[in-house]
Amino acid sequence: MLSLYHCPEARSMRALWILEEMGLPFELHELDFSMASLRDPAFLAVSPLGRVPCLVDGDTRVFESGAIIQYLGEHYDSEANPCGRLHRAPGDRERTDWLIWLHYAETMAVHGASLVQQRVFVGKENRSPVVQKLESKRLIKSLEVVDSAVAQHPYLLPSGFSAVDIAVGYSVHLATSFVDFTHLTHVSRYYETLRARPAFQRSLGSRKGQAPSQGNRTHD
Ligand SMILES: N[C@@H](CCC(=O)N[C@@H](CS)C(=O)NCC(=O)O)C(=O)O
Repeated sequence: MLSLYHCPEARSMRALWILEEMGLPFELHELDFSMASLRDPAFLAVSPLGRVPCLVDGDTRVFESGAIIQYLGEHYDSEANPCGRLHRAPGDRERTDWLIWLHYAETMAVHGASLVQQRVFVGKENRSPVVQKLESKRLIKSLEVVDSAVAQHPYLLPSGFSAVDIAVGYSVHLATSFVDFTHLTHVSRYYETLRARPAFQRSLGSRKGQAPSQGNRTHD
């Protein structure tokens, strides 16, 4: 049984979203986004830096959301996925672009994460308008690159929806909290298309207090 350690709306949303797209059974450990919870020795034994996501598959532990996406693709991807094939293996003509977008997702997310720190965690008196302005500009620039990519086809890869739309799609979702990019019409349309996916909707927000669905998910 796969187990996912997750905090709502954090990078772990990527892992939750791909599990939902693949229709795999998994156990969900939802943690509070607090130092008490993320630095608890029991969690540090699973995720050494105390970060989410972390996926456990039997004796295998995988941290880093990009690695989790690649791991699930390499071990569990199938033509029979409810959403079609998500992975692009070595030798696939889209492999290089798939890898680029998988890692580009984090280039985007670091700007979002910096803005989370500035606007949420850093006390008002210590916030830096310069850092916020710079990070917002760099986030918009990174969205412009996605905008150009999705101008020609609905998803990042010409062949259609794949795991990199989950990786980058989360970063676009994060960006919506901090910058207005409605002038980037292609990426705005792309985000609306991703948002409409039932698996995206199921990966939003908290599941605490909800009954496990399909009999295959549990909550801490
Ligand atoms: N590059 C890592 C980043 C993981 C990460 O920093 N996750 C954040 C949530 S978005 C976290 O757990 N933060 C807790 C902390 O900084 O202590 C990934 O993609 O998994």
